[in-house]
Amino acid sequence: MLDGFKYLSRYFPDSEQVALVNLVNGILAESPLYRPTMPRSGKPFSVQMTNCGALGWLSDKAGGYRYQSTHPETGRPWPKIPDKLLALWEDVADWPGNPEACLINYYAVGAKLGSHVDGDEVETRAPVVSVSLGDDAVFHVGGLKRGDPKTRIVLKSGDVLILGGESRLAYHGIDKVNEGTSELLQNTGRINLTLRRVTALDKKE
Ligand code: MD3
Ligand code: FE
Repeated sequence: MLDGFKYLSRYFPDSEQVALVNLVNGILAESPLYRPTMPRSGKPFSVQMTNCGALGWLSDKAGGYRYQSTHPETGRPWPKIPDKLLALWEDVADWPGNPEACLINYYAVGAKLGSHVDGDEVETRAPVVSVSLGDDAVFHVGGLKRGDPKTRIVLKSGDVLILGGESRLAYHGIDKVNEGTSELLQNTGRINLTLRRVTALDKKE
């Protein structure tokens, strides 16, 4: 495994997971899930997405992968990142700046995320911090090249991953969600939150 990868199994106890889902539901009411499309081909993702934070990640046929400050369908600014998630970043990120984006991924039955590198952020010295909620998922992380050997981990509700150091630019993805393995969400499926720093940290904030 690459240096800088940390796996905190069940970081959030059940009661905290419920609180996080309530926060996510509040965000979804303001900033609904939408289905991104691939640059050029326009092929829809199986994962649905939205964001909170000053910046949000999105992708569509016309504009490709990017960060912007507004929801692509409502045109409204993204809601703020909840304090509970900022507190998580403070606790685990070990990095001097704040996160600017929180991407919210929703995996309904059958959704997956092919192997990719998160490379649209300028500040790749900052880690990405991920929270899993709901059904278990088979996650893979490899190396800096697509063909490098992969490690697979079953991510469970409440788990936190920290992708810092060398692991920040590793290939990774979600192979499968194991339907009905958690009772946390009202629907089946899985939510993943990823906290990210996007712009360069060049001064004390
Ligand atoms: C390893 N999300 O949003 S989170 C993504 O579960 C993404 O929804 C997956 O990949 C999900 O981009 C995986 C864990 C994760 C996030 C960022 C990483 C793993 C990573 C960056 C580098 C290496
Ligand atoms: Fe990713």
